[in-house]
Amino acid sequence: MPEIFRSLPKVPYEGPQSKNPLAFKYYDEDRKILGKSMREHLPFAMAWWHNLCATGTDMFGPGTANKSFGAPVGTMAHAKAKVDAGFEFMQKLGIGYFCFHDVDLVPEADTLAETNARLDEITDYIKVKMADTGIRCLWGTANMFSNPRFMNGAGSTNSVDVYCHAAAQIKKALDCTVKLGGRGYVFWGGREGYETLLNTDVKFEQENIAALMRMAVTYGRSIGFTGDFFIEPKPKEPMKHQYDFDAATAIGFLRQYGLDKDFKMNIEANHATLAGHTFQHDLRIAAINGMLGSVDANQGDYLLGWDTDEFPFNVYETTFCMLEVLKAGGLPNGGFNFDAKNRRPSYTYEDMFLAFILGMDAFALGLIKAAQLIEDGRLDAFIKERYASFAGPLGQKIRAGEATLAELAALAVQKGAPALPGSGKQEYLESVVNAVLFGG
Ligand code: XUL
Ligand code: CO
Repeated sequence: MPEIFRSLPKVPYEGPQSKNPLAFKYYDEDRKILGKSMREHLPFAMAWWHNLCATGTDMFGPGTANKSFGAPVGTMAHAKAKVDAGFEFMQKLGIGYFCFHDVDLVPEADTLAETNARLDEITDYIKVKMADTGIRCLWGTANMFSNPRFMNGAGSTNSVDVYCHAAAQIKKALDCTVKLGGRGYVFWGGREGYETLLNTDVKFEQENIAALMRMAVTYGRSIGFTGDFFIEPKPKEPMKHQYDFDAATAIGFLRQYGLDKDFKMNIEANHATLAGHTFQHDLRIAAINGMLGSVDANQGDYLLGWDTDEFPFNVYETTFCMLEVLKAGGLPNGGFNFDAKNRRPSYTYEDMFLAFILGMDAFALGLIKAAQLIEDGRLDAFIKERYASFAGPLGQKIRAGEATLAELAALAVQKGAPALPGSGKQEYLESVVNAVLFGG
């Protein structure tokens, strides 16, 4: 098979002093951090759609990148060329996993039967590559948002026939995920939401989404899927309002419909910031609810109100992300999927490599710095001290749920006005973070 990225090498680790653009400066896969290798801490994944399919098309113009990989686009030959390109790319970057939508793998045919036959053919081809390289599938999903039939949603659609079609797509995407040994299955509710409440029965739609997810769980478990189902929250875009607005909303939904045992969150940085949160906020909310499943690793632009899917660059954000992940004990069935795309003017094969080097190094640096923050201990010590007043008998009684309102009211009268709580010392804590990030 001809090499596709012919002029591009296997990317080595050369260390922070290196000026070689095609080398890692921080991602040293065998380096041990807190007892585990960077490779184990950071199961990186390539998103099939951005890396192998997207050409940089935007609302104002066509793509700039050529992703034909030497085959006519829209054919099965092209689908196979993408597999060849993808596996060569992942091997050269040392990426252990990939994520896919059904329609990223093959061109959609006129009938489900034909599309499914194409999926069977391509997954056979992928399986051979997986066996040859040791590269694995992180998660699969069904694209239930691009085809015009999903204009009103998939689980939330008003059309029972579209709903039925969505079920068929999920079934096949689950079959493919299980066939490829995927550790997760994602629901990103791209069109599960509304444009106006004037035409929408929210309760009806949410019940239908939950029913579709329940059917997916039942079917998945019946074919031996032991991984996690993930909801990937996003507040808007393409819809004005999306039901899986943020982690807290999605967790509430899962609990309401009894789906919380099978589902976790796939938190995407740019989705969290679109919801008006920090990336760290949504990771924390997922983690404290035992639902931190996986991460879509990217970043947004704080000046723009949409999903720019940039490669991670902001080391504060990767550090805070890794702090949450380390404290949660890792991502058992998850990983760090670069749901990120090159900027439109970065259209060369080399740019694809440089983007992943940036993202992998930004997360490696985040991991190193998060571990240093934990080892430094000042942040944890401050938080512990901040709540120290609850360590006494009164605090413990309250924490144990044994205090009554009347009792506390009587005590408050007896104690008189409380002193001001201790200083939050945000500026001090921020200086600790900077000292750990940039200190000599
Ligand atoms: C869209 C998005 C999706 C999901 C998978 O914003 O993030 O690519 O990750 O459907
Ligand atoms: Co995503």
